[in-house]
Amino acid sequence: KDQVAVITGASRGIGKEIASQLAQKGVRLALLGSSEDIHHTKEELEGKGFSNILSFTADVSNENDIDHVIQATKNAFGRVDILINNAGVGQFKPVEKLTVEEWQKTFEVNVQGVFLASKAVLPLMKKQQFGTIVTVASDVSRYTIPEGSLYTATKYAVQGFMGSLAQEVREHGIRVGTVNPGMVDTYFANGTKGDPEKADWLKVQDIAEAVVYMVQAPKHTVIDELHIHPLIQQYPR
Ligand code: NJP
Repeated sequence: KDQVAVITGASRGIGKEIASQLAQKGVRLALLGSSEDIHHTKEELEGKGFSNILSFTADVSNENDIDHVIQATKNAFGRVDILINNAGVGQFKPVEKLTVEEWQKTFEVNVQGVFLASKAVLPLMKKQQFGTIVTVASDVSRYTIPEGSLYTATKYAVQGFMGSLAQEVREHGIRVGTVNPGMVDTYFANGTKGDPEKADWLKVQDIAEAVVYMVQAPKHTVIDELHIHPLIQQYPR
């Protein structure tokens, strides 16, 4: 309660549901997304009676944007206890069809975005000697799928980044972890939400509940990784 969370990619999908569930726990929110839709998330939550919500149109891969968001959040709320690195994009194509532009853009959002937002909150969290950083990575960070080379590469990269970060900051009371979903019914990768064929997929609530569990874990504990997938998507490992 009274904690402050920054959530990237809260315009829709998993990030929006994380915002809703953290608001219900009394957490003050700074929400960011690259489109104007982010302000609708804030308005929707305010319409449900929640307050202490900031919204920013900001690109996670842009250092100036991120620094502005964190500075403005600090000015408004005085602290940042939780960072949820959720913003992400997906491109699924055979290797030969991928362009360098798609490669760079996906790495910029999925990897550089996680780096920049994490870097920006660290001075605050270190000063507080407390903080939790959770990144929504992917269950594809422990196996590979055809036509997923680019997306999978970004999520493997994120796992490596988060692992090193965890070791660097733990002495400052900062815990770091990833939640790794299988297929979730969202608009991800230009998909449509609520399709009949997605009936058995994970729901955004499933992932948001896992994130809330991770950020609410007792201060002396850290949950490194949670992997959650639909029962119909059970890969050998
Ligand atoms: O996707 P979607 P999800 N800067 O498309 C925002 C991972 N995941 O909720 O920019 C800032 O509905 C965008 O907002 P806007 C996935 O890799 C998913 O499923 O305003 N924000 C929107 O709010 C990702 O990391 C599945 O359009 C940016 C949000 O990101 C996370 O889950 C499976 C941005 C994307 O919402 C959330 O994805 C899996 C930028 N540059 C992992 N670019 C799955 N759905 O099946 C985008 O393993 N956003």
